[in-house]
Amino acid sequence: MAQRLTDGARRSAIAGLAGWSEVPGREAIQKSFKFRDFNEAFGFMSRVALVAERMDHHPEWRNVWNTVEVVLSTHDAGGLTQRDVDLATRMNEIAG
Ligand code: H2B
Repeated sequence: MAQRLTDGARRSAIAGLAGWSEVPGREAIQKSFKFRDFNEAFGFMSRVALVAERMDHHPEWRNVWNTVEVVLSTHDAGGLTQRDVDLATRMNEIAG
């Protein structure tokens, strides 16, 4: 099972992830992605869904029209792992 990142590793990983921040009171990271319209937001979610399924690592997310709010955490480990960092990196790449 993936290991939780140490405090230092977690902080430096988040510092390297544009737009991502810690969720207060929970070992998780969050980002709000904004797109031109629903079509682009849902296109992003569709592309991410394929990646997430391939990684067997899935986001908590919420879509309202052109916005996709994402929280990442590794449920099996009860905290943040490299798998969250990898998925966050892929999400940033997909969003462009
Ligand atoms: N996604 C996330 N975010 N955390 C997990 O611990 C996790 C997952 N575990 N997707 C996977 C699926 C696990 O439940 C399956 C059985 O591999």
